[in-house]
Formats: sequence, structure tokens, C-alpha cells
Amino acid sequence: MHVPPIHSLTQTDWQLAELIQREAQRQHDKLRMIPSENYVSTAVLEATGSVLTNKYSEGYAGRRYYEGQQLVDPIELLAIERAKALFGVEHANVQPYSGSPANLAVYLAFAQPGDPVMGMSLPMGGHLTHGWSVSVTGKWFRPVRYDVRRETGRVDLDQVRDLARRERPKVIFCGGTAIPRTIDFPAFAEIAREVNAILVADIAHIAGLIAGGAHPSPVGHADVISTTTHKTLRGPRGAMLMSTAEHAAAIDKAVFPGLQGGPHNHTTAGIAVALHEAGTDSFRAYAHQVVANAKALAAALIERGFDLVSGGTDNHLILIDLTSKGIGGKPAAKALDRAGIETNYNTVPYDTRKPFDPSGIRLGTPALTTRGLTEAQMPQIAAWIDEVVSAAVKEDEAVLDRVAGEVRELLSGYPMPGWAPQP
Ligand code: DSN
Repeated sequence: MHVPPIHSLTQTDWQLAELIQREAQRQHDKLRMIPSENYVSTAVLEATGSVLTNKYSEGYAGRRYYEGQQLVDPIELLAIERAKALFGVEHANVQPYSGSPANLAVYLAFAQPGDPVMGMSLPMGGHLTHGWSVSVTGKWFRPVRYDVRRETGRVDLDQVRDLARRERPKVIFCGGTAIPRTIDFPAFAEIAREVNAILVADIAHIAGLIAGGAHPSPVGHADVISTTTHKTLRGPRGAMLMSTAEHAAAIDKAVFPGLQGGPHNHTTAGIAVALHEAGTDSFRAYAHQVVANAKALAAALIERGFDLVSGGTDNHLILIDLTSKGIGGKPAAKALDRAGIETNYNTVPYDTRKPFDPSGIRLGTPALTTRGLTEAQMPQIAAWIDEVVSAAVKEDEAVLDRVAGEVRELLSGYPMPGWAPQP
């Protein structure tokens, strides 16, 4: 049964209940390797599905626009204190609805429409909200974009410095969505300081690794830290902005009333639970295991002739350039999905193909590490990926179904938090 059970939903809305049950089974049976996804704990599920969803709380603790905040205030303060303690920051705002609104609040706090803002180009591994042209951040501000070096796949800090000196951005984002290497926060901070820009570390992908000590922290380097809470941090879908005390008021004012209305209190509670869990020794071990698994998988993929952007990984994420395998990222990701291995197709730096049909796939180890897989299983996973990609090239569908069965069989020995198949 689902934990917590969904008896009432089954009685009142069987159609939806059945879809949820099937989604749970799907998550149970597949190797979920989209690097921005995870499995939350039963405790996070419980907090997120609680009566806190019933309450409006516009404002901040002690300064709300609605009555009845006797318990919401301490819940939000608990989440804030836990964020401050876990990451060692002076200020935390736990109200942003998700990563994109969190980043938009940063622009509102520190830039005016038309100002130059700087971030990593989306096809190089950045995020839409770091000034990409189709995003409001690229339309209402003047984006300045940096790349990775063609030869190394790593951020070109010389280019970042040159662009920053020339364009004088108000805000510089470091971090992104497809960066397999350690982010050099001190180097970005030096550049931002030189041009008097606000440095924002978008740690959405690596927040859990930082909390667990498996990636260096931006604290002491970045003025503002933006993160979602549902990736490696293993919380509910939400976000946080953290900063030095100096920027606290600007951040808070930008989130509310600048951008959002009432915070999602059930999410705040789920974030508080996740932050509590992330402070434990077992989470520390988890964060290190995520990286160990990714490194083992990268080594096994390289052994099988796969080209990895930047030649490997330092974190939870691997970006495979499939050009040499004679297949695009999209058909490969679709074949892998059918074979029970969930990834996403992704551009690779300097991609010659279109974003909707790019050359790469992006995969990672946060979710499968939560299931309990270790380095021991990574060669098998690389072998399946290799077999499926070759089968996709030859359009041999029987292989995909066989691998899906083998994946299911492996995962049946690794429980999924929050749900178990019915006996
Ligand atoms: N959608 C997130 C990711 O998959 O990385 C970024 O917003």
C-alpha cells in the first residue's frame, strides 16, 4: 500500500487513485536516473500531504496578513532555522514556490529591467532562468552568457572574467542543470567582487551534496544561494533562497510581496523535515554514495566507449554525447525509458542538433542511491545502457523489453521509500 495510505482517495476518486498507484508502481519498477529527481521519505510525504495545505499565511512569521498563524509561524521558523544550521548561512527564505520563482525573486531584488545579467548559456549546462532568451529573465534583462571550453567541457573562467569586465552585469549566476563538474565558487566570487556584481550560486542540483559534505559549499563566496529542495536534497518540490544578513531584507521583500502570495505551508513543513533528515549521518553517507556511484558509472560507461562531456563527473550527474554511437539523444532516451531506465535527452556543449532532438542524454545517481544501489551495480547499469543504445540503433525492440524485466528484477530487492507493491 501507499504510505501514507490513500484509502479516501480510492473511495472518492478511483480514477485518480488508480493513476497515482500506477505512477508509484512505475517509480518502483524503473531505474530513475533523471539527475534532478529523487524519492522523498515517508515523513516528507506525510508533512507535504498534511492539513497545512488548508492555511493562508501571506507575510512572514510575526508579520502576517491573516490570523490563525499560531502554528504556521513556528513551522516556518523551524524550516528557516534548520536551513541556516545545515548550510551555515545567515539568512534563509523558505517560501519560493520552486526554483524559477526563486531565481526571479533574485532579479527583482538586485536588478532593474534592461540591466545586464550573466549566467551560463542553457545549451552549455545553465538554466532557463539564468537569462536564456525564451525566459522572462532573458526578455526583460540583458543577458550575458558564458560557455564551457570546447576541449574540456569545463567553465571557461577567463571568458567569464572578460565578459564581466566588459558588460558589468548586476547579477552573476553560477551553477546550472547539466554541469558534471565541481563549481569553483571562490573563482566566481573573485570575478563578481571585481565588477561589483551580486554572485548567485544556483545549487539546485547539488544542494544535497553540499549539505552532506560531498561538494564544496558556496557559503562565504556567494552573496545569494538559490536552491530547489527536491533534487539531491530529497525534499518536497519547493525552493529556498539563502543569503548573507546584508541581503536578507531585499530577498524577503522580493519573494513576498514582490513576486508571490501565500507560502505553501505544507511544502514548508516538508522542507523542514527534509532539512532535518539532511543533517543526519546517514544523509552524509548518502551524499557521498551518490558521488561514488556516479563516478563508478562514469568509469564503466567510458570503458564501454561512451563519450562523457568533460570526460567524467565530480558529482551526481553524467552527460553523454551520443554522436559517436550514431544515435540522437531523443531516440536513445525513449529506448532507455522503454527498457526501464529513465533519463532525459539533453543538449551537449556546442551541440550541432536542435534542443528538441539533441545529441546527448543526461543521467544521474541521486534516486537509485536512495533505493540503496552502490558501486557494485554500476557496471551492470552501464552494460544495460550500452545494450539498449545499440539495440535502439538496430531497432531491436526485444532487447528493450528483456532489459526492462531485468531492471525490475534488480529493483525488487531495493525498497522504495513511501510505497511498496501490494503482496
Ligand atoms: N528541471 C530541472 C532539471 O531537470 O534540472 C531544472 O529546472
